[in-house]
Amino acid sequence: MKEVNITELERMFQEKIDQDIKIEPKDWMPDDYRETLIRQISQHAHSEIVGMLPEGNWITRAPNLRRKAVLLAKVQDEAGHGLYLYSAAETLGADREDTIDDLHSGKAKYSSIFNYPTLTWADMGAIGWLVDGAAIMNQVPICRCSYGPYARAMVRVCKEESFHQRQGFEIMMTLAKGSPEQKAMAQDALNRFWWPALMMFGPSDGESKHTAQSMKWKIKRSTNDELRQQFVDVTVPQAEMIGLTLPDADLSFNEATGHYEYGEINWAEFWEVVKGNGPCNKDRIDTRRKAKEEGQWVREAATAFAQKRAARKSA
Ligand code: BYC
Repeated sequence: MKEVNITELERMFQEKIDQDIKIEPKDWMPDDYRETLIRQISQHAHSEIVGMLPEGNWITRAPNLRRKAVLLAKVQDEAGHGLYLYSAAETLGADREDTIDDLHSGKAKYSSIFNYPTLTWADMGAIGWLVDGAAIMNQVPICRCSYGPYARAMVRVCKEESFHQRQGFEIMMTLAKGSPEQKAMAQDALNRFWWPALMMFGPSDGESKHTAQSMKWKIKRSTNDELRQQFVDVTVPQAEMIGLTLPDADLSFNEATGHYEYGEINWAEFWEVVKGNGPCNKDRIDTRRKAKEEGQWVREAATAFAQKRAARKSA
């Protein structure tokens, strides 16, 4: 009897999804839908927070006050995105502390891209242009995600990412038009970040274990390969416009399909980074763990203050 009820609930749930009716926190949902969302949203939150580190590394070394103010604002925006996303995961019953502990223990994933080092100022340009560019490509469809709180969080996130992408492109454009050394620095950053940016979209469709179900539930609205192709198609002309060369000898425009064809992604490298063996994985997690430890006194003081205030109010 119970089984029949669940099947019926699942049928009604899928009907709502098919009609583009948003699922809200108190609505019934299958356990797997909830788990998939908690997994994706918490990974997304961790990516925003860990994603602050490679750029945070350059705040003190920005080349002028304007660049410093912009970079500071961008890194703060990423913290805000992380907080919306942790809150969205909480609406599904996830415990924020547990989620963060999973990041610190190495159990939870975050975007592979943030395990690469930022070696020069041009990397701030490459990250804004390519990494935020890829993030927008991936996140705009999530504004139409079936889960209301995630979809709504993405609307604001995408507006801010769009500003981030432009500031990155502007840095690259300025360097590409600068001295030969500046142009070489921009080219080197592009060479190092191009392939990792393509990897951000995840494994190819044939290898992606979650895509089919996530598309059915409208958690994902496009496949990994579809989004990767869209990113390549918009980014290649931008590189040409600023006179930089993409590090892919196989890149060519296919007149028949209207798309750029690109070379083979190094999937062995991708999976190594995802497994924790990228150039900066250890450093990123150690930094986050240390930040939590060093912030312990702030959390304790804030809790003590809140408790004292509540006690005073009730007295
Ligand atoms: N890195 O079946 P698949 C930002 C994992 S932050 C690491 O295709 P799914 C920004 C995947 O989790 C941008 N792991 O999975 C911040 C899965 O493992 P599990 C972050 C990856 O979920 C600061 C397995 O591989 N954006 O914009 O259907 C500064 C199989 O993959 C990656 C988001 O998080 C990867 N690249 O699709 C600047 C967007 N790719 O969980 C910028 C939301 C795959 O089974 N997330 N894996 O152990 C998504 O759209 C999807 O989760 C993904 C993966 C497209 C990433």
